[in-house]
Amino acid sequence: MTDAPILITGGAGFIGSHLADRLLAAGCHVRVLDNLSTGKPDNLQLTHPRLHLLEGDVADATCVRQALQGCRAVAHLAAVASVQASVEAPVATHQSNFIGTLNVCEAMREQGVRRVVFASSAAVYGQNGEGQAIAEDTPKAPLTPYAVDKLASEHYLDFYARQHALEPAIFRFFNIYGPRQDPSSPYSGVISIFAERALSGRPITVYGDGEQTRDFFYVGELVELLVQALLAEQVPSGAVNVGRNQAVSLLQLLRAIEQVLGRLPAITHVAPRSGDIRHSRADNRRLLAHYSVPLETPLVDGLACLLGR
Ligand code: NAD
Ligand code: UD2
Repeated sequence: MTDAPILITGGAGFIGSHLADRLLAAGCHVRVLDNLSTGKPDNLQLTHPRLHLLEGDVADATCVRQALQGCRAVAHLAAVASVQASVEAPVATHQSNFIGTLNVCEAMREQGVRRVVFASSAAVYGQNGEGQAIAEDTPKAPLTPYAVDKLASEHYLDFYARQHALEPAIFRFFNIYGPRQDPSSPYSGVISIFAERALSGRPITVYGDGEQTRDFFYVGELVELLVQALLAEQVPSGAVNVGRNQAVSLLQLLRAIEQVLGRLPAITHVAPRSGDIRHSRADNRRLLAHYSVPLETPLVDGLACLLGR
């Protein structure tokens, strides 16, 4: 049974490909289902004998059923991760971000696979966390189709847990960063954009005064957590925030990049983005209570890995 693969949906993407590397290093067999919409085969160790990439869509139930054959657990990470894309094309992104989750649940029920790790988002809280650390029981205020689909997916996973004995480990990621995060869109993660600009010397745009804060979490530590949740005997019910409970302003982020690289390009401040959240910070007590998370990568160390220093 230990040779049974772990399925990673969205495994060719930023987070999924790091998880694939980590599981391969642990001796696991890994199957990736990805439609390569934002993911890249080059992110994966394609010649590794224990890795198998299937190109396909989680919105296609047959495809998900086939991908799950013989697997022991699933990390369901496939989604259109751009909030802006969900605002512009809610019907299309709903196929990936919600129907995809239902297809995974149904295929698991049919095949008796129980453990699923799900990538939810701090987006489910909307503006509700202003100022203080956001705990999991904070009232939800999903403001975009992306956030609605993540929250609905969480509720369906909970239903399948109660009705069909699925064992979901639901994580609400705050701002994840690290190598392979795609900086190409203006809505890409701010660290991926700033790092790329800092390396190429192109000017950096800060929306607003730069005093807005985020809780940045390094991808290398995230995948340690995801592996624990995939392999643990038991996982807690209910969602778990993934953040450091540390507020870092964009101005502090820029200083940290300068500290690592020894330089910064020109910085321009423009008007804040409409609907931008001012402060976002995770109450991570549930995370620390249920998982052993080292939290050993302070921002400057994560940035050093990202910036190749
Ligand atoms: P990513 O875009 O790099 O990865 C998503 C992967 O899913 C890509 O490889 C893409 O090709 C694939 N995909 C998209 N739609 C698909 C479909 N219909 N069928 C099959 N594959 C599909 O983004 P990421 O940052 O690695 O995000 C991974 C997960 O984590 C997503 O569910 C995202 O919503 C969630 N998340 C990420 C963050 C973050 O800070 N990066 C924060 C909160 C939640
Ligand atoms: C993150 C997630 C989003 C959703 C949301 C929930 C990413 C990429 N986005 O949005 O999916 O889960 O959290 O709360 O992970 N900024 C600049 N200059 C730039 C780019 C960004 O100033 O070139 C600012 C931006 O206006 C914001 C901050 O940086 O104030 C962080 O932006 P982001 O897009 O990385 O992440 P966020 O928290 O808005």
